[in-house]
Amino acid sequence: MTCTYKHFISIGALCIYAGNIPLSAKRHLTNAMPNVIVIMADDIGYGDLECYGTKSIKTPNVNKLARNGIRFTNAHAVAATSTPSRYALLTGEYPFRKKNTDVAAGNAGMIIRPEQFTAADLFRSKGYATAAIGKWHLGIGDQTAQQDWNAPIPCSPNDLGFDYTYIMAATADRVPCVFIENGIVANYDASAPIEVSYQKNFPGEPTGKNNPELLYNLKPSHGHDMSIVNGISRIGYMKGGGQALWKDENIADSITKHALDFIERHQDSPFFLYLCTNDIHVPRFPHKRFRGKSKMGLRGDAILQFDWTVGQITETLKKLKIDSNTLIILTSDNGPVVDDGYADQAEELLGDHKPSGPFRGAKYSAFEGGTMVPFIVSWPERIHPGKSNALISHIDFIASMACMLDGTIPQNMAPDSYNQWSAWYGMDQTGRPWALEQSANHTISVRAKQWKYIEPNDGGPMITWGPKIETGNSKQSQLFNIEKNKYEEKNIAEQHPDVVKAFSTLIENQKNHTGTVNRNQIPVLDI
Ligand code: NG6
Ligand code: CA
Repeated sequence: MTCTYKHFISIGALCIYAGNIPLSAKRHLTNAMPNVIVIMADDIGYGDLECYGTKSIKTPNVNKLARNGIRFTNAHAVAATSTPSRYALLTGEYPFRKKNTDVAAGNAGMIIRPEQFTAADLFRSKGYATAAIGKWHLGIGDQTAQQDWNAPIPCSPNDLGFDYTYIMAATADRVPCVFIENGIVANYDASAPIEVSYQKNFPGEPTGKNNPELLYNLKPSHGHDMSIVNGISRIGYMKGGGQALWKDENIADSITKHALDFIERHQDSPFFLYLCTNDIHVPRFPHKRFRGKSKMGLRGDAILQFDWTVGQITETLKKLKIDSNTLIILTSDNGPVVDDGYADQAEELLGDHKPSGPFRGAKYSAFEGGTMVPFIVSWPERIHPGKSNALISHIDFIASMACMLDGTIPQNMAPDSYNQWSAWYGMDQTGRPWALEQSANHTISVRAKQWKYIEPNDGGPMITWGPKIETGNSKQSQLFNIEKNKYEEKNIAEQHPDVVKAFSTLIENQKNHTGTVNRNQIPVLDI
């Protein structure tokens, strides 16, 4: 796709529907080369940040970013868990059409394949330096369970358009508990060769299940009872690692330091940094300087640590005098969860804090709490600060960036990504006509205008493995008027059969859709 000025006229036509945009403003939208930083939080809910209304925690650095940018109030991750959500953002393809995009094990093979076009490829094609730092969770290595962790790993995010990578293969609660830098275990310790299995333990190695006395840092509340690293038991088995093993209390420092180093190295030319924090995923084990600083225990302290990371990034940009020409997008991969498997007192100390804000459900859920996420876009040089209720989806990242950069997405790549740059930029207050959301059991929902629709499915009403979360599942079609009541309570599907039909047809069409879209024309719904 080329988003030339001519194309922009056609976007303008769409925007006229939402309100006229002055020609001069349209010109500003495209042909720009700001530095771009995506700050992807993990499991931070719509209600977890001060600027989204909570009084339970102070997040001054995120507040400042929101004050200087646009705070979106109707922005959606594509999925209610990490792997499919991140897959969608980086590739512009819905995960429900791609195999193996559910929550990945630490030894999953790389899910995005090198021949796929990613957001990093796009930036690189425009001469940007590119980096992925922090939580990855999209697999690494050519094939699942075949990795040799003691040698350079063929097939890493460095094959997906990222020049520099410093990543956790999956999550902090999954082995291997090491950072991987450019496809090689960082701080590799030859005296402690690494072995990983998600099938069986290695002879003689302790586990959380058999050796709870070794869990000196955190104990599981459900699951997470396999290999022990740093006094915390995890999902999966590993052996070795030695000096390379991370200490959970240093993960945020380590991710932040590598991000700051990358920014400093590339301060003189455009860069794209995909910065994924480990906060506030479990095990929540922030550095001691954040301990006890919130009133909500480790979960709250991890939010403070996240806010600190944001402050480190923004202060460094300022110090280097590149803050005004840096576009920052701060968001989260999915909705929040309170107890996600460790006895960290998150439930006991929650008080009246509402991690999902006014929405029903949470991480994993088909209700809005599953995918409604904080979303802040800041670019001091170009974007006027404000608030937007435009309907936004992560799926449009790649096409919207292509518009901004005047870049090209090859045919048949990023098939579900539309150019929504005018909405992300704050010019268009409407955004998409509809957005799709995928829950943990692959139920697809639609948000459009005042509506929220959840397709009928066979899943049970509550998550079964531990977290106390309503799934939003029902054997009946569910339709809510979310403008009237953000909390999805009153199913009015029977009163609106035409709307239900339009949404179920849309979902069917999108499940079967192939081929390249016209980036500037999202199919309109007759509702
Ligand atoms: C679940 C884990 C949970 C978390 C989640 C993925 C158990 C009992 N629960 O299976 O702790 O890791 O997967 O979270 O194992 S995500 O944010 O990376 O999608
Ligand atoms: Ca997550």
